[in-house]
Amino acid sequence: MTAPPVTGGRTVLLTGGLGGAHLAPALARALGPGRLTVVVNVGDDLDWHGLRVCPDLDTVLYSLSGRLDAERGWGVVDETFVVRSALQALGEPAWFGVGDRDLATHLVRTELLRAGHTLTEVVAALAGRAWVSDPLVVPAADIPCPTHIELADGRRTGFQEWYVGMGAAVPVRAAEPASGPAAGAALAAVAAADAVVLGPSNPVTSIGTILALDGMAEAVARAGLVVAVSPSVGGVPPTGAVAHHARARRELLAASGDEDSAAGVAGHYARCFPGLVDTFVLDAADASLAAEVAATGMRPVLARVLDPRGLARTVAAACSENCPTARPRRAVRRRLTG
Ligand code: FO1
Repeated sequence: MTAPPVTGGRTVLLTGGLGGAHLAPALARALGPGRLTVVVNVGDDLDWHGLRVCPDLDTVLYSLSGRLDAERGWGVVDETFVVRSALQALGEPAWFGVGDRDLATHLVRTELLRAGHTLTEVVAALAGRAWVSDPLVVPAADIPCPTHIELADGRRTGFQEWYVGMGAAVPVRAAEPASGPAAGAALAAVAAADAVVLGPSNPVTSIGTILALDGMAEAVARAGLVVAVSPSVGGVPPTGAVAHHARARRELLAASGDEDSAAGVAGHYARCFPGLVDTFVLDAADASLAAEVAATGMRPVLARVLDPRGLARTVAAACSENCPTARPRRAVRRRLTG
């Protein structure tokens, strides 16, 4: 049975692909109709054979429309790869595996972009065609803002070349999020939000890239409450797509001098965005790290992070319960807002 809505306010979820696929559908249900806007990272986007591919946006939309290949963590369920094989037969590199059904999304998106529509409009159209009307899904930026990766040996490469092409297994010196204007709809949603959630996504190349966009960190700092969710869960070693994400997160956090743990992620946010996060949700298996999280100035809240519905209920409750106590923290955030 669906739980009753627990907040009367509006919430914005900032997210990457897998973290958004995990939390967005359940959080939309937990908050109730019309309460959630999902702002999705575009730093992972790439041009592939002339087509615009937006992995995180597609992963979130496929998840919300029940089409995500959950085991793989990206692309469409029951996918085929005939075009990839044909490209390989023509001597084209096949490191980036676009499936045949997924290809249709990239064809339509690219056609609409070339016709002059913004990415925000294109995402709205794709969501509409997939019957996703709630939550609202918007890209963090309308113009391409690709993240670059500086490898430990000094070479510079695109995010997907490192993440997929090198399996996120090559050491990194730094991630370089692109600067650029945040999309108007994304900024407007954050400005109207009572609470902003930093989802269980990569803190560097998903959340960090969104907050690096012009005006975004300042807009988030003005929200009544900011809740961050740890993507890092101790105990059981991850497998499959989650293990690939965890490898990338470990490498990118290490490049910023932080460890891949709930306390490491809290410390990363505290150092990169001082005073921004009020409440930090971490897995119950990491309860022993709660004191370290509290030492950063954030209020630790325990949840079952790997269970989408349980996590969503905890996040929804955290978004509604202590807005008044969070408001004095706006003084702290003046460091960010100027
Ligand atoms: N991830 C992979 O590990 N291998 C792939 O070949 C791959 C192809 C791909 C195509 C379309 C798409 O939307 C996503 C795709 N992903 C692939 C996932 C993507 O690289 C990552 O999940 C994110 O960018 C990291 O959040």
